[in-house]
Amino acid sequence: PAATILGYPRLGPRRELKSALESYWAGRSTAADLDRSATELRDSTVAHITERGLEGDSAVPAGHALYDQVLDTLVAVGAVPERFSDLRVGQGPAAGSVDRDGSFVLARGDAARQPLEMTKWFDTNYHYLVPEIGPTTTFTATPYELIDAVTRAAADGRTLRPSIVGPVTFLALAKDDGTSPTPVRPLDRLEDLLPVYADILAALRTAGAQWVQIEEPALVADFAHVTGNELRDAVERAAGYLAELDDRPKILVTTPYGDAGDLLAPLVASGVEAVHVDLVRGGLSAEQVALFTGEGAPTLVAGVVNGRNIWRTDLDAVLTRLESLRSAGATVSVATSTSLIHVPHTLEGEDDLDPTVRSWLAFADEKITEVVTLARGLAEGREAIATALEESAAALTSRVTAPGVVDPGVRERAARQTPADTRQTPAHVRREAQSRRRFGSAQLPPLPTTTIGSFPQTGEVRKARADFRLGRIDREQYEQFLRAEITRVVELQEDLGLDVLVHGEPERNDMVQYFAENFDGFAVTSNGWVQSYGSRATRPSILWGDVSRAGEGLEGDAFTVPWIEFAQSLTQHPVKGMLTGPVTILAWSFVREDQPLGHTADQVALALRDEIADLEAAGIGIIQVDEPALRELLPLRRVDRTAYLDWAVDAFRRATAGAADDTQIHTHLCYSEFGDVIEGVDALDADVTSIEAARSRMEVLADVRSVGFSRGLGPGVWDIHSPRVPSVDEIESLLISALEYVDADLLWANPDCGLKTRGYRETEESLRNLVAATARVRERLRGAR
Ligand code: THG
Ligand code: ZN
Repeated sequence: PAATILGYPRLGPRRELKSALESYWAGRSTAADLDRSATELRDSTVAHITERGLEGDSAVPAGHALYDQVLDTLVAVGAVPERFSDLRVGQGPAAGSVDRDGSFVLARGDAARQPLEMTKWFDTNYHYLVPEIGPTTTFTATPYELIDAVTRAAADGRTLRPSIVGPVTFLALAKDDGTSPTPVRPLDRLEDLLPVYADILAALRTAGAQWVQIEEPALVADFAHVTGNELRDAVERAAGYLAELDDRPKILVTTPYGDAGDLLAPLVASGVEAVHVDLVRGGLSAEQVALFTGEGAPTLVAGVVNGRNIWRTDLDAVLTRLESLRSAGATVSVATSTSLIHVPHTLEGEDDLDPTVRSWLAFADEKITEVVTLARGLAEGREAIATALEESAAALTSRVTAPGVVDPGVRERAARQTPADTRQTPAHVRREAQSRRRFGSAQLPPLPTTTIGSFPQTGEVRKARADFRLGRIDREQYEQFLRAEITRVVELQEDLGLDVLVHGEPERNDMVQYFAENFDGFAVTSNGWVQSYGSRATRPSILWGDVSRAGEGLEGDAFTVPWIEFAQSLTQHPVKGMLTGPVTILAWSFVREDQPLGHTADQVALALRDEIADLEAAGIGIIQVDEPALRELLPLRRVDRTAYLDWAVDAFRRATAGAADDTQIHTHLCYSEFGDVIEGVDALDADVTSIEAARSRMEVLADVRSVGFSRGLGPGVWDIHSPRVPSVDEIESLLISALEYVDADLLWANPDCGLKTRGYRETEESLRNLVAATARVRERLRGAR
């Protein structure tokens, strides 16, 4: 087709799939109900995309995962992990693999088993389920969901393009299943997997598919366990094998999320009919364009409309690019750079957005229109799309000149920054100053106990927030509710005997959106949901202008201070100030692209620096600046990583380096794979860092020790991802393990992460055990001295 998209948001315009899944999982609806809702949503999605103008045959992709596209691929190739093999079905379309209920057990676990691990999909905020492959994992073709989609569409006279994760990417993203004493690399199983793809392609052709989409984003990334050469061999082998099959639909291989570099050539030469290139993140050299010309060359599916961000496309510039690719001799079709699952459904109904900002944006539906328009312009000439070109140009002009995009005060302040503004007094000097300070009414004990920040977000908290938003209660009533909630949480922590308290964050809907709402330069959406994993989604904020705190003057008004100050007024114990760091605010928002990310990060950092100064002025001595997303933005290519860590670390330090020596800066990072960023974490130069560690039973501390980390460290001793309450013995033994890696005078005792998603019952019990275990370890340390 002349125009296409790689994928479309799956939860539904009103998150219909979320409701359908969650009520099924909760036992409130039947399998037939779920099936009906899912089918309805998939059908209406296809119809909707077609109505937006993507009407050519095979222009609409099929592969509408109910939970995750990697899980669906796992099911389609029958790669059921060993530890779930009892779920394999014996007969019917799923024979040899799992059925829908089985796939939900893989995704969510059951009483006896942890689910598949979940991890980030390339450098997006989407999380996929990690396949577990070992030497004995069997593969069998069971693409029943895709066949069903293709068949049903055929009944409506439509030809869909089924989409599946490719064999190289599937294996490159998988992990060893641990069943063999010697480690196994999943990619070594490629030869066994390819015949199964052959069977799947044959089955799809029989079902009526003209084209199939094979997604190979692994080609744009560097992996720790696979070399570039190995990846190259795998691509050559896999694409060549699939291209040579007789019984198959035409093949489109996609390479979203970056630049396939020198892996593009073997792919283009393989004999597949079309190759997609991400022209937003990646490029094409003249030599690479030449690969797409001449007899038998594949169609160049040009990914020119950004699937990762929400700004309108510069149609003129992109059309010029498309025309030049065509003039060079390539057969060009127009596409998105990635699937559109990373952007919200539609701007329709976003009536609270500032109309000027809104005019700069394109969500999934508007991006389909852009793709269709560009294809028309390419086929019929510029005159055919003159109005669209004008509107796109007008939006661009408006973005350059609109008030707030450039705030001279913010720019001047950034220009005045010097290297000293990111430098703190040496850590050991600060530690000395902090050890003399009384936090609250006393000095901190050894192994101080604390929590990460949020307390359970109960139904009442969510209801109060909704009531306030809908005008059912006024601001005074809402704030009164929040003060009562904070009072309760502070009293609970005093009763539990925690040393460093938090206010619990009842006023925050989300740790990024709350900041976006209190900063100038940001917009928020009413319904701009983007899937994060399974049925879960976030509403990323939109960072469109220069950033500073909202309110009078350049520095604006403090907004976290009143709540922290109130909490501190209730207790003799220190209360931690809680902020979200600059990198995380960027990572979980849609960010302007008209200036380097590092500049934007610095603006956010300075706004946070102002908040930290105000917290200090209010007497707050411990301030936590969370950077859970520090690892998320890490570039896919190794060569790009140093430059990223430079600006990311710089922004954090710019936010925090204004603090006094005896103000204790904490940070929190919530993932356990530290290897790649541990030096960056060290460079943040925070006084205390809390990390996720309970699930790995402190194994991550080996990485931490390897860089000679000599700051305060709080490895989580309670895995808050599950409702299980850890016993005193278990926490004690985790703390004792931690002491093998961390000096006793640097160790903190805390959970893995915030408690927002937990209930109060397990929170109270677990924290009580945490305090008791810490007391035992302190006793032991006193004995040892
Ligand atoms: N905030 C923001 N972005 C994030 C996270 C966050 N991105 C990465 C990571 N955390 C993603 N993890 C989650 C975890 C839970 C949920 C979403 C993403 C979640 N969402 C609710 C849902 O879908 O039901 C919606 C919550 C709401 O109503 O606001 O549970 O923490 N910005
Ligand atoms: Zn966390």
